[in-house]
Amino acid sequence: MKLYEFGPSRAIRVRWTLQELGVDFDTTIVNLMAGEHRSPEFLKINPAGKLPAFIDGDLVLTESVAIVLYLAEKYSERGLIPEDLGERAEFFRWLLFTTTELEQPLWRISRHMSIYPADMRLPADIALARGDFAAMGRVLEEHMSGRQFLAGNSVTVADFVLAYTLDWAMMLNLLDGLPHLDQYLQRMYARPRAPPRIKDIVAKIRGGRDIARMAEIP
Ligand SMILES: N[C@@H](CCC(=O)N[C@@H](CS)C(=O)NCC(=O)O)C(=O)O
Repeated sequence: MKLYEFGPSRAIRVRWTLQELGVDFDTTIVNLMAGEHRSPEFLKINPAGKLPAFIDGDLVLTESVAIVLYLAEKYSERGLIPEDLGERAEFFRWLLFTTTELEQPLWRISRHMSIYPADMRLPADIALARGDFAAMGRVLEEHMSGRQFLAGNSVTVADFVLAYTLDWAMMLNLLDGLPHLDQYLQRMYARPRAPPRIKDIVAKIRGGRDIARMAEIP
């Protein structure tokens, strides 16, 4: 298996899953800052020009959530996806809540803060997206009250997706006043096989360290 990744990207969701499973995998760094995701070679792997990408034998897969679901199914005996139909429904519910209601506002904020060319950025959308995240963050805060995990009573790949997404939110100071989410985030990243925090990866990149080594952490 091979993971195409870079620093603090959504590839962390896949790395987290692979590390928790304890399976061997190779890694290829695609340097987003150097535009390597738009190279003809990488576009053959992911025509969307985005990370992560993942290869397992003949299977070439993109979309971080599709990849972690594939891994959860491949190693179903590890229990990272619920077996029971009702529990599975809850699992999908909160997984989709994470990627639609939480991730999308974060993506809008990041794009308008730094990813779009300066003359295309809309500060007004940053304010709207912050409001959208805050409203949905309160819904999740209520859901997580008294819970250890996003769905069911044991860790699933939905937790790896959510914890990374909340770490992203923390980078944007969006977890203030959401203590259950903050505690959950700390708990998840305290797991022995958790990946590094986004802030630590970014600090190393900004510190001018060899970016190709990012994937070797921890
Ligand atoms: N829905 C996709 C989003 C992938 C995505 O946007 N990845 C970012 C890095 S986190 C990327 O590669 N951006 C490069 C670009 O959009 O040009 C997923 O979850 O895999």
